[in-house]
Amino acid sequence: MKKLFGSAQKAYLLKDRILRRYFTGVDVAEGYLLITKEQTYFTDARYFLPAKEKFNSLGIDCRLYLGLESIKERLSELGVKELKLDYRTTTMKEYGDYKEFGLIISDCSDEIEISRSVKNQSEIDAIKRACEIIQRAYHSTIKRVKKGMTELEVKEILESYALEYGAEGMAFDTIVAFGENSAVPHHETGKTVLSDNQAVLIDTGCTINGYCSDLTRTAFYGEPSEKFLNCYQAVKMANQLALDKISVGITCVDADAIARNYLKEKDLDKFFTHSLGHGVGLEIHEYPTVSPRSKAKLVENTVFTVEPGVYLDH
Ligand SMILES: [Mn+2]
Repeated sequence: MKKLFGSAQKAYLLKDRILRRYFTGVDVAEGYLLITKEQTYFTDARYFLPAKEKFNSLGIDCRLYLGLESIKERLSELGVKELKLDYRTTTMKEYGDYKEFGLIISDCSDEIEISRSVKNQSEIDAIKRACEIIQRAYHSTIKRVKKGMTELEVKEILESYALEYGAEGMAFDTIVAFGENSAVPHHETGKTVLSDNQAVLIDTGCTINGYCSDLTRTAFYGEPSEKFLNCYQAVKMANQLALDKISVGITCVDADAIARNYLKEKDLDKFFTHSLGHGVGLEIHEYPTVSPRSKAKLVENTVFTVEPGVYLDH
């Protein structure tokens, strides 16, 4: 469980499911988490009884939600003057409603994103497990890929292996792309049929305790051309160089440049059309983005992906 500290006067009010889960360790479909010096959880009658039991055992006060009035009353009971909201996940409608409380309102989304990027041991263990499972599922799947299969069939095989090997669910909709479809980084998996001498791109991930893994692999069915092999080797080398050279304290722009500069030497950088990677945790895309535009530093225990790619449509 992660901690966020408010004060007598300053409260955090979180509605987003992932944030509520992150700060309490308990996943409830709907509710509000109010953090002052202590935590108060609000949820409605649909979830209240089991939620109350869990929260009470964690020392969190759990109250029945009967509309925003319930929160407003608690805020005045506590004497809160300032309310911090996660603007990243707060709608304009909600913002308008909270404004009616008559308190000072400010944004805490950067503070939360940055603190979430640094993982503790149990988060790291969950992500590692999710990585192991998805790698195993990938290897089992790729052995079964055959001419005549559709992208959707390969996706189904992969996802059922992931579940069989212990994944709780998929981290995102698995992408399977054959042939020229693999030139689209986020191709929509469909009914394209695999034929001889085609690339097979798989981008997938699964979850353990809500934590995601993210794996992209390119294989080739048949005899790859020299051009394909050159690109494949270059991407693999760019990936390895980045893994070897990235160390604690490096900025995202410098991390990204390790792979990008190598691909530039091979005249392939213009086909590397996305960032090197991104943070990963309860969400598949988290802070920081490991891109040429981010000066954020990669500090100890930040979990992020390293996934250079070269996308050629011919
Ligand atoms: Mn990714």
